[in-house]
Parts: sequence; structure tokens; C-alpha cells
Amino acid sequence: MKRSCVLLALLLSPFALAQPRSTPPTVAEAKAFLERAEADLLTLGNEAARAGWVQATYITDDTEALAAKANERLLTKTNEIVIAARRFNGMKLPPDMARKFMLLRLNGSPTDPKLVAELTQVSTALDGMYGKGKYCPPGKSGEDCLGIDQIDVLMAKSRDPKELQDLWEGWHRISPPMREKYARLVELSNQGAKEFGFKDTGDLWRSNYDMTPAQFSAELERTWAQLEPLYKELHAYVRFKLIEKYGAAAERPDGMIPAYLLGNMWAQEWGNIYDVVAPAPTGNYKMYNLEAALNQQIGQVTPLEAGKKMARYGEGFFTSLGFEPLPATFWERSQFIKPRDRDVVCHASAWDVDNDQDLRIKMCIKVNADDFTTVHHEEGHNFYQRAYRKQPYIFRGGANDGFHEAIGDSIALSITPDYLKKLKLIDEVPPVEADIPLQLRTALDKIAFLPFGLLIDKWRWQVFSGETKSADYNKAWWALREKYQGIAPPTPRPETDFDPGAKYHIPGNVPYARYFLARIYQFQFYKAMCDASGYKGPLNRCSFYGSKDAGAKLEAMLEAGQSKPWQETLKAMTGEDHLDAGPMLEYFDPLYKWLKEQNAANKVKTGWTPAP
Ligand code: X8Z
Ligand code: ZN
Repeated sequence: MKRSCVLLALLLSPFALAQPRSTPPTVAEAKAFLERAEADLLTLGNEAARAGWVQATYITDDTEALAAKANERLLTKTNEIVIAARRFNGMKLPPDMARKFMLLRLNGSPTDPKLVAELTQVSTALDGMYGKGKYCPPGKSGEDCLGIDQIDVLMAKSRDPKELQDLWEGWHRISPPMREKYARLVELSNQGAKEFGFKDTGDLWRSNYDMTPAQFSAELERTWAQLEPLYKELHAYVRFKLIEKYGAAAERPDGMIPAYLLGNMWAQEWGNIYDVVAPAPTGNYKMYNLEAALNQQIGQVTPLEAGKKMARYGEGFFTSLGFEPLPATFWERSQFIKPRDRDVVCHASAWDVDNDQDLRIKMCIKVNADDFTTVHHEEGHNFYQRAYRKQPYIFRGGANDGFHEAIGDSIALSITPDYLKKLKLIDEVPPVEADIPLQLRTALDKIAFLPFGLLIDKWRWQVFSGETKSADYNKAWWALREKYQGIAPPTPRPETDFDPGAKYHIPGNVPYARYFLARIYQFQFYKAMCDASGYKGPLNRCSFYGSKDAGAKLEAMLEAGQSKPWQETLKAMTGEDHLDAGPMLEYFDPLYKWLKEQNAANKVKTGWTPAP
């Protein structure tokens, strides 16, 4: 997995690198420079990926040290290259070479070797702390303590507010020890960003989108403003239903929803509480239960076999579009389930260990609806990685990181009743009356996620810019959670806690705006592929399973990697050159109307008033 937060350092002294050269460089020299740089980065990138794989799937002090060292070497070389590349600044170059230099410049870690070593050690340690995190309920220890993969299931299924609150609070105890290390990570990574001409790390991250950082922030605001009214209706409806179910435990005078009642530790996706908020059934149709259907079809097999079967569903979708099956090594080398005897990072990820065909996923798969979507998500990364492997190294990446996150999800939107019936997972395709329930189930995951997807990096940008100091981490975090999501913690959270650290991407230092983008892009891609497949009908019923035309369209986008500005890649795929909430709004339009009617009929007010 390539992270766009790749961190860098320096071997050569700045003095040596700054020495002026007497003759201006030629295009041929620039070309040779790039070839050499790409070869070096490929070698060191692969070494870091291999070390990172072992660290994430077998957390020990030694694997952490080895992974930190491999990252240090990679970052050091990257810094060296970025600095040496300044020689070619201002030259007139062919567009692909100019783009490579532009992409190289979007890197920067401290140039002091001691600091880059510290940076990689702090990052690796934080990653390990999250992976090792466990909640030991009162009276339990050792084997009986709960990892996040187990807590996920309990949070999804429990309907006991006390138990849910307890799990929520228990998991949030993993992160206070991360606080100091996190503050140091911020300092070190900012130092690197500044040395390379960025205001801070947030500014560097926002520079990755073929537009200015300010334009990028404005794009997020623009699309959020389009979608926020739908979120507010959904929030009000869900709150009303939760109060019906839980009474006082769900009701707050400020109109917010308690964070632990939404079926997910971070209240980021709410599909798991569909049963609680489902409309009364009309006619004699009962909504299918995907988890039960999967369990039935997969049958009584070992957890590993079950995990692999889950992954086969994802692969099967891609091959139906005309993609080659995943390589044999994918099946041999992936981590499909949580090993019994060691700590691993359970948070799902996709890897391309040799930047060629050594594709893997790392998951702790359970047979349920969330992981069914997640295997599609992860394999989407793998199919992307394989498709762009013929590009030069610097272009082996998503058109932007939001594209990378959207591929598997755009496929998973095709998991419609028709598709499930084709797979013999359900016997009967629900009638049209089921469209609202189906859309509601999808909206609980897709729409509920949007404010969460937006606020994580809003918090981090504030932290990186210094607007939020380490003494106010939790205060700023909850101010955003309340403002955007309208959710509240069970009790006030003091600064002795560090709640952002209980979400993987904060200790993992993975930028998050990509997931907000992906929620929107995936509907743009999905619509484009539905059109290509010749589908006519309401968008939410479209499945392009088996369409080679949709597959060809997708493949063309994937093969381009990062070789062009993403706007061009998007235009070729969808006809649009910008992030567009239109297809997402079209998909949910019937539900939006229905939610407004429901909220009006129930006299439910939308919105909430967070404490000032
Ligand atoms: O982190 C992920 C993937 C790995 S790239 C499982 N996602 C975000 C999250 O879990 O917070 C996918 C959806 C959002
Ligand atoms: Zn992903």
C-alpha cells in the first residue's frame, strides 16, 4: 500500500546539494535523472513494503525496528532525490517528465538524519500501539481481552445501551498513551513539510490534487453543502427511531445522537442498525439478511476457508467484468483472518509488495455484510495496482487517492438484489416497495459516513497548522464530531483521553479526505459503468455484473494510474471533470423525499445544537 503521506529524509548535506552547476541541464539529463530516481525508489519502496507487511502481520519490537529502518532508508533517498531534482526547476520539459517532477516535489521529511529516524520510529510505534490495542472487560485478561475485530461485531449486534457504552469507553482507553507520541509525529512531519516549502503537513497533503490546496478545501465544502441536507434528514430520522427503541438512553436535549448507539465504534457507518430504524414492512416482503445468506452459502468450513470464500466473491465480480483472476500468490500470501497467536493490525488494507504482481490483502475477515463490502473495497485497490503496474514508477498510483478508495466501492454498489439472486444468495428479488428500505440500508453506510469523512482531516489540518495545540486535541476533536456528525460522547471527554487515536488512520497517519472524495466519486464511477453496460432504470437497482463494456471502461481508467491530472482521467470515465455529488443525489433522491415526509409526519425537527 502506498500512502500519500510517504515520509522522507536526506543523506547528502544540503550544502553539497545546493552547489550551483555551471552548465544548464539538458532534457536528456533530466530523463536519465528520473530513470535513476524511479529505479532507486522502486527498490527501496519494495523493501519498505516487505518490512511493513511483516510488521503489520506480526507486531513485535523487532519487526517494528526493521520496518522503521526500511522506511528511513526510503525517506532518506526520497529527500535526496527531491533536493537533487531542484537542478531541473524551471526547465521546459515534455509533459510526462514535468508531471513526474511535480509529483516528486509533493514529498518532504526532515533533512536531519536523526529526525527522520525518529519520525519513522514514532510512526511505526503508533501503528503498533493501535494494532496491539485491546479492551479487557472487568474481570477479564489475556485471551479474553477483546481486539477491535471482535468489538466491531459486538458493536454491530448488541442492542444493550449499557454494553455498547462500555465497549465504546473500553476501546477508547487504548489511545491516551499515544498522545505524546502523536504530538511528536506532528512536529517532525511538519518540520519536513516546511523544509520542502509547504506551510505544514496539512498543506502538503492538500497539494496532492492537481489544484491548489485552497481550491481543494473549497471543493470539499462545495460538495458537502450539496449533501448536508440529506445527512440532516437521515440524522433526524435515525435519532427518532433510536429514541423509540432506547428511550432516555438515546434522547439528548441538544438533539445529538449518543456516539455508541449507531452500530459502529466511530459512528462512521450506521448500516448495522438497519433493523432498529427500518420502516414497518409493507406487503409481505421481508428485507433479506445478507449475513445469514452468506453464512448459509459458505457453510460450515474453517474460518480461513470462510475468509477466502468471502474474498472469492470480490474476485468473481472483477473477473465477470473481464479482469484476469488474482494471482496464485494472492491466495497464498494474503492475511485473510486474524492469526490466533500474535498481534496484527486488523484494520483492512491492500498491498502491492513488489509494485508488480505480488498483490495481497490484510484483513481479519468475518462473514458479515460489512466485510463483504470491505473485501470488494480492498480488492479494488489490488486490481487498480495491477492495472497501473506498466506505468513508470512515479505514475503507479491512483489518479488521486480518492480514486483509489472508490474503485472497490463502486463495484460493491452493484451488490443489488438482482446480483445476489444471480449468485443464489437470495431466492427472490424484492418488489419495488422495497426500494426505500434498500436505499435506507445503503444510505446508513454511505450518507452517514460523509461528515465523518470530512471532519477527520479537518481536525488534522487544524493540528498540523498549529490552530489546535496538543493540549486541546480532544476538545477540537469533539467540537468537530458534534458540529458535523451531530453525535456526542457518553460523558465529557477530558484531555487525559486522546479519542482521535482510537481511530486507525490517526496513529496510522493515513490521510482521510480521500474517503470523503471516494464516497462521491464511487457514485460517479458507478453511474458511468451502469451507462456503459446499457442499463436503463433507477440508478439504485443497477448492477453491471458481467458487463465487459463496463469492465473495459474501468480498466482504461485504472491503467492510466497517476499519469495524467485526475480531471482528465475522470472526464474519460464519466464525461465530467470535477467531483460531482449529482449521481449520489440522484441515487438517493427517492429516499430523500421519503425521509422528509417521515420527519414531517413524526414532527421531528432536523439539526442539533452543540454546546458553544
Ligand atoms: O480504511 C478503510 C479501508 C482501508 S483503505 C478499510 N476505510 C475507511 C475506514 O475504515 O475508516 C474504508 C472506508 C473508510
Ligand atoms: Zn481503502
